[in-house]
Amino acid sequence: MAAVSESPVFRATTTAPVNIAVIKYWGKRDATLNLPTNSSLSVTLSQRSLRTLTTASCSAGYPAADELTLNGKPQDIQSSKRTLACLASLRAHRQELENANSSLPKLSTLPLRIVSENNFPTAAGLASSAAGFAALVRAVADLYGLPQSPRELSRIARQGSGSACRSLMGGYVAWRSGELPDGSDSLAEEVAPQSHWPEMRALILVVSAEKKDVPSTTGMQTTVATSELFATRANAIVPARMAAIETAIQNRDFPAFAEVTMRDSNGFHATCLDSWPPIFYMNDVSRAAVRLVHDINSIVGRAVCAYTFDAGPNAVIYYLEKDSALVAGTFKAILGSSLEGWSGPFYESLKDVSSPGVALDQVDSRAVDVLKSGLSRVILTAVGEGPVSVEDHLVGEKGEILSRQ
Ligand code: 2P0
Repeated sequence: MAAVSESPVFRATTTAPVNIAVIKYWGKRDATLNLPTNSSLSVTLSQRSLRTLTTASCSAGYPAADELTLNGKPQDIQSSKRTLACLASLRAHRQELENANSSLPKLSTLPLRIVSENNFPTAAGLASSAAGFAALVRAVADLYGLPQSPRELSRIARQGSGSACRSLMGGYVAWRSGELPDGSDSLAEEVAPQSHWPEMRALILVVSAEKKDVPSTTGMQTTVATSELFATRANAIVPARMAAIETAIQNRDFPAFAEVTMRDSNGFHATCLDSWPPIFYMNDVSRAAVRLVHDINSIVGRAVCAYTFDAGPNAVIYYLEKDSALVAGTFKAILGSSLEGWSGPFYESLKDVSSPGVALDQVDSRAVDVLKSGLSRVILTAVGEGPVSVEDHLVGEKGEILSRQ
């Protein structure tokens, strides 16, 4: 039980979103600074479905060592170089403020107590490090009253987890790889806000958990060291795709967005297969989802949906709200409404859909069987906003740890 404090407790609380890349980050040019070999681009997902809630607090009454509690479990901060790097950068920025203005309380000298909770189960198989580090950096920056913009803070979050730098903003977010050896130009920036193209939807097909995948940090280092395809991807293919997807987003051109997204997912997984020894993240259930997306697009006669896969078997399927019946309606008819996850904030446009958007006898029946037997749940979500400052503190006025779960 954490000690309750008599000294003043300073607090700030934020939520932060998950993001799913459409141009994948895979490969580091500097593992210590966490600098990528190529730029990447993601869609920030709505916090109405998935979010991390984090309170950062500090007090002279806390024990001397900084503390971090994730989903109710105390973490060993000292063994996490990435967390230490983020906290050291944030403290240094606070110290600059205190040096410039002696009337400010010396928060940089006080021990931190940070408490964080995800609103989605770890069992959902979604990587939580992006939302987690984005929330940690945003909450401590708010606690310290830092003037730095989300773009500048992304440099700090990147050191926690590469993909975390993209969760500091909403909408459509690019992480520019940068060129400088110190990483000062390796930053995330908003390509377009959520309001530019708010109709984007995402259906996440959560594949029943099997054995643990190769962790992405290890996997990407194996790929950089051993894949002969990798250099072409990083140097030639991704720069062209970044330009193409940014144009597609600016023009709200879903067919172009869809093709680049699917090709980049396939290209990233091809470099995994080309690694030595090979790395497999997609499985038979993932490949069934790929087949069905191509079948739906071909039956409809235009690209209405696009799949993408990260370092695991789950499929994320992007589509536009107007095509909900065609895309989500077809998957719902295939999977059955008893599968968990259909209800929720983005269910409205599907509520009245009673028949599949495309005739099920026209899609691959084996893929249907494999998908039906291989999923544990779905998550229906959409493009969303960046971190939001809230008052649902996870640390009480006296420093006690609270829970919202
Ligand atoms: C991405 N992934 O762009 C890619 C696509 C997985 C596949 O970012 O080592 O957890 O912490 O920088 O950010 C997963 O890698 O890796 C990832 P680290 P991270 O979203």
